[in-house]
Amino acid sequence: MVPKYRCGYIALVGRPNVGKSTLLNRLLGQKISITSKRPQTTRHRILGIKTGKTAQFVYVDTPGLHRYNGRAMNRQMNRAASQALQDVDVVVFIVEGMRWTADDDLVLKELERIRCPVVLAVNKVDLIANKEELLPALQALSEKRSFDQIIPLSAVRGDNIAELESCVEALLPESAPFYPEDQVTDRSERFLVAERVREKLFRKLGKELPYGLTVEVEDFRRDTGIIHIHALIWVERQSQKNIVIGKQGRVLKEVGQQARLDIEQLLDSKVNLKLWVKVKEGWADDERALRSLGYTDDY
Ligand SMILES: Nc1nc2c(ncn2[C@@H]2O[C@H](COP(=O)(O)OP(=O)(O)O)[C@@H](O)[C@H]2O)c(=O)[nH]1
Ligand SMILES: [Mg+2]
Repeated sequence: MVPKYRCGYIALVGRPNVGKSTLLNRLLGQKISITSKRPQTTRHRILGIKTGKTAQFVYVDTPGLHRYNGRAMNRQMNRAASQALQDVDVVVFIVEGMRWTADDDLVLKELERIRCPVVLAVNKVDLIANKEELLPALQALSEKRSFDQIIPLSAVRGDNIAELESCVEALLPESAPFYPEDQVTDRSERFLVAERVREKLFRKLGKELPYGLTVEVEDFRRDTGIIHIHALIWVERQSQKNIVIGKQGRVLKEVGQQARLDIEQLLDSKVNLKLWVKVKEGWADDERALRSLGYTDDY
């Protein structure tokens, strides 16, 4: 008998920085979500779609659930993460092999309300030097709640990714695909471009990174053989603008070069990228400004 086609939504949830976006990109075999060492790199819910011969996987990458400091953007990010848990067919709960924190407990608590299967993905096992430590760690994790399966893996190295995928596939409902087979995300090219610029800033600025920094693509124009892109980098204060620009414009120049190369790969075209830094005070505290910059519950 020919197996029926399967399709469904799979939420990738976990505290900030456990490797959700890295895992998404690994599962898709291409980069959709941006990643960095900084917690809270992912601010929006984003779909990554993988279509195979026997199943279509619609992964939902989410901002990490975390105890927040009362600012509107954090509240919005937690809301996006919680909402992503509604109406999915499978949840992949991602943790780090050897590190359990209070934010992991927060996610665990959030999962109490979930009725669908939950798979525990134990990421970053490449960091465990002594492999004998893994087994007791998995044992301890298995006592946190009942999981449909526990899979140790490494999103960075690609270890055990196929096992995770086939485990998820078996848990998906039988259904025709929801999306056309060539569609890889629900997000626009403009959004993906803005994210690439933000990723380079997050990676370059490290601890100096302004909390409220965001990127908006103002102009996106295809010409023969080249795409012209103007992007605005929003910060909250003049002092932050100076950090983003750097001495003699060095930071902005480097970020612009790295982002351009990355965007050229994304769009498979030559790109002319222009970046501007602008100050808009207090936007990360302001629900209305958040909406105008695309931080909405739905889109
Ligand atoms: N060593 C190691 N690092 C990883 C692994 N997966 C992710 N990371 C790193 O963890 C950091 C956070 O990853 P990211 O995907 O942005 O985490 P997210 O906040 O959960 O989406 C990045 O620096 C990744 O390179 C892994 O399997 N092994
Ligand atoms: Mg992320």
